[in-house]
Amino acid sequence: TLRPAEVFRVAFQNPVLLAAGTCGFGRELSGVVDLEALGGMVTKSITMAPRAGNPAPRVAEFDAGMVNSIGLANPGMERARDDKLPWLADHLRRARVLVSVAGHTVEEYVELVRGMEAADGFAAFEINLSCPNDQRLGGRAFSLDRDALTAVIGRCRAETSRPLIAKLAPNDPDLVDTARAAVDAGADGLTLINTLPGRLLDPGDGHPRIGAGQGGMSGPALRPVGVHAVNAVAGAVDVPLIGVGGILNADHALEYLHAGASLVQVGTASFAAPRAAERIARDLARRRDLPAPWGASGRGGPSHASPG
Ligand code: RRO
Repeated sequence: TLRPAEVFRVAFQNPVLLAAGTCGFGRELSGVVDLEALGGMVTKSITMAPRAGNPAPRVAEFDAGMVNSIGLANPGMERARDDKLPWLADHLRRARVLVSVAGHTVEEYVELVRGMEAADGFAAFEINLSCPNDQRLGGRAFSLDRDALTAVIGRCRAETSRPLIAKLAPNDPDLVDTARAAVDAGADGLTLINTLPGRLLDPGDGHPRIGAGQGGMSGPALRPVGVHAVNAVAGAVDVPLIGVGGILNADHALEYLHAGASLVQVGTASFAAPRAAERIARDLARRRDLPAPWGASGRGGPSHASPG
């Protein structure tokens, strides 16, 4: 009952992707996860220079999810391009790769897209405008600065023929306006949402449970926030949406699809169960009456209108 579909001009075999930051650059999980069973995967966000990341501990769990402050640990653009992407290009045929880029200036985003554009092995860029843990930005999501957001998307648009998917922050009082601005600037899709700034303290001594103090909250507690964001933005823009936040099972994925997402990403669930995304994709494929564009019930989405 699940058929392949085209979303922002890319063909996906199913709607389930591994979220950025949960699978490195694919190879790290390849002995454990059948990446080819997924709709796709998003790489760890890359920056121009290699980054060691924030002080440990970087992750702490609580009863409704987790808080992370990884701090953009990544090998840098050149190593990602020259050492990491070739493996993906060689090993993935059916699953699509989105490369996540995260700058701290407009110019850095442009350099990242320019630097990656000629490489093989990926289908689209996810422009991460919403990391809550970038100390260069004082922990403030880039997408909260409207002029910077539109400049990044507009300038990156001129550097690539691949789709640009803008990933936005949940702690945005004007999220719908931000989404409209991103699309007007040239975004081909939106990923909703990144993690929500949060803090966990040790009840004994009041000490922060992650080294950087604050971090980004993810997991089950974030799901209603994500579904709400997708629902609100779906009515305001005309590009495909990727829903992410707290998806543990196929029912949760369906909430996002019904709210208006064309694809979903699984993040936090993958830490406890690396094969969670595979299971969700398989379970979704068994459901009847999936929302467009995935259902085989004849209710095709715009890019899949059945002839006659
Ligand atoms: O690396 C991180 O700390 C991180 C990033 Br770039 C992001 O976009 N979201 C998040 O929760 N952590």
